[in-house]
Amino acid sequence: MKKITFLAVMMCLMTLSYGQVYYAHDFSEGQMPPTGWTIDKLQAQWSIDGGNAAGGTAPEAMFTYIQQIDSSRLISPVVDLSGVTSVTLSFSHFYDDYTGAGPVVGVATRHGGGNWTSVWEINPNANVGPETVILQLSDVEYTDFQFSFYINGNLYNIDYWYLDDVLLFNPLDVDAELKSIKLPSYVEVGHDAILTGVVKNIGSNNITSFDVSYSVEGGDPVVYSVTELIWHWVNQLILHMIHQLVLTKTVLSKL
Ligand SMILES: [Ca+2]
Ligand SMILES: [Ca+2]
Repeated sequence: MKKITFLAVMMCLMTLSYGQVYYAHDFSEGQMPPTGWTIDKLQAQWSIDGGNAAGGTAPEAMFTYIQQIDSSRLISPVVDLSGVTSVTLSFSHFYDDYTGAGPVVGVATRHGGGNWTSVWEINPNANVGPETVILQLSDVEYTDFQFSFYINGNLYNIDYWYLDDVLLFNPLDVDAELKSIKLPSYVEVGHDAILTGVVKNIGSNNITSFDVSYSVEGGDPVVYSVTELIWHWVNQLILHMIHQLVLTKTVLSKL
């Protein structure tokens, strides 16, 4: 049985950027608080979790319950947003409920080390997420902007609060990102290869169609078109591209 090994598949979308990124953190450095971050109260309840409950890629940040009524805040580094009139803050989270209503969890912003202003808050009585929260923020044009994740209330009513993939940025209107691509290690001669790609809409507009261009073994580019979509912001699409193998001397020489 002859098999062909794919040595390389190149695949690209038209654009691959996140627009203007002002701050990004995915907790991959495995440190709590992360470099440049601080914790206000109950520092011991914050840790790095080796899982991906928030829906990102392990590791992630985790707040653990404690039997007291109190509050705590995980505070971002100072970010210079001078000249920036509005910004998008997105993050992934999972609220693992225990019982009752609350404690509340939320996001707040401030500048100059002043008072916090809440920009998002929930008071659950059941699990929430994992989900990505996207906040459009104005009144951010400061050299010393900060945001924080806070929890407040009966901290025995929650099990854990997980956070990941914190991104402060301004998206392009139309933008998409290639998250991953998988390809079979071996394909039998005479069979088609199925390439699997995951793409994510990271622009602020819905996408209704797009082309993916890829090449196998440095061969001619193949265009895979997706149409009649309603593809929303931050949603991911899984593509299954059936690639018809053209057996050339170049490919066969790699058997
Ligand atoms: Ca992570
Ligand atoms: Ca629970």
